[in-house]
Amino acid sequence: MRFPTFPSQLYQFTQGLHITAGIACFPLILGKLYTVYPQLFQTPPIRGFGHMLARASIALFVGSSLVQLAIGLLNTYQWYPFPFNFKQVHYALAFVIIGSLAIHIGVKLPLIQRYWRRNSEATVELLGRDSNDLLDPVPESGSSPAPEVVGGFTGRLFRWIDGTPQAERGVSRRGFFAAIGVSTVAVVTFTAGQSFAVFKPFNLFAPRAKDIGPQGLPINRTAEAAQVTETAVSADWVLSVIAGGATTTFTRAELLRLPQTAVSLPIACVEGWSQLADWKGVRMRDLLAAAGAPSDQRLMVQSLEKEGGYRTTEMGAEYVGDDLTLVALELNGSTLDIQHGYPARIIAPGRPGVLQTKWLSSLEVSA
Ligand SMILES: Nc1nc2c(c(=O)[nH]1)N[C@H]1C(S)=C(S)[C@@H](COP(=O)(O)O)O[C@H]1N2
Ligand SMILES: [Mo]
Repeated sequence: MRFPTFPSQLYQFTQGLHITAGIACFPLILGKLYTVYPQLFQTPPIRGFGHMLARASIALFVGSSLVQLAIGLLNTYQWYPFPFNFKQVHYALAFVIIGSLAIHIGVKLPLIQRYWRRNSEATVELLGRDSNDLLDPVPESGSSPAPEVVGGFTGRLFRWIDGTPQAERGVSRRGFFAAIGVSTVAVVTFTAGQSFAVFKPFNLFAPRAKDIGPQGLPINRTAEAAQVTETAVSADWVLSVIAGGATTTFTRAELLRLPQTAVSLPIACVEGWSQLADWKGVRMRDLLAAAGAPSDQRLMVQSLEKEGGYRTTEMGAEYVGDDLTLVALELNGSTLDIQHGYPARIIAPGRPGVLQTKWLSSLEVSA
């Protein structure tokens, strides 16, 4: 995917929204499942081909939604207790969910239409007990019951026993919506502070918190984990700029002597947390010019890191030429901490945190 470089905080916003909406989905989906679960026990389980398709699509929809939310939440804790690749499965399930939701709506469309065209009295008559996730059918005793269990939360849960509806549990519609509403607001309020500054004072549960970490910025991958504690502070460190077979090297002192640019840009992690910070360093364009390299082509960015998925990243030409893209040397007014990528790191506008490579070792212009 290509990310726009402008506005520079767009990715931070959409990513925060993505994670916060995912968290809000937990009470919503549990509430929805609560209202429809009696249908799980329908007898006969299958009433024909159409009914079978409808039920199969719902099974797929519910199953994939639950897996999607669960692995998404685990990912925000960077915990992967499942035997498959998170990213591939999360992307793929998104399509499964969209497709099965479309089928589900398609199957229910006649019912939805009837509901919106209803005229009060007639509705209950018309929809009867087939509509138990739509409204309160006030069941009449003696009317012929749908098989076994009917009724969702809407109004009262009730169960047909010997042709008579028996109230099962006293959950009122209003109480139900209040409980779901309060839980949703609560989970959002107590976690959104990792993504949105206004919620910061209420951040109780989120796996990350703003302003905590070296230089007031959270860290994901430590220098120790990346095994750069020696190479990053070595006197031999240079940044190599490779273009058309020629290599130009820059020591940190040489980088500091090039024109310095200050930018205010967020680190916005794919896991949802983000933080705005002040960075200072050499504009990528200026650095490439100093090395006699073109600034309108892709770059392969290499880290000192020994192994790890983000040792090498690609930077599209749109970032390379952007005024806000820096090889950063300073963070929030002081020398970049080793945990934040000393001696030099990438900071560019509008892209995921994983691509903001720390502990740079080389930049190679790809033809
Ligand atoms: N070399 C290297 N750079 C990296 C990473 C990494 O694992 N290795 N992690 C990235 C991730 S996932 C994020 S969100 C940003 C910010 O993470 P930090 O807080 O660890 O600096 O740095 C990125 N830079
Ligand atoms: Mo990240």
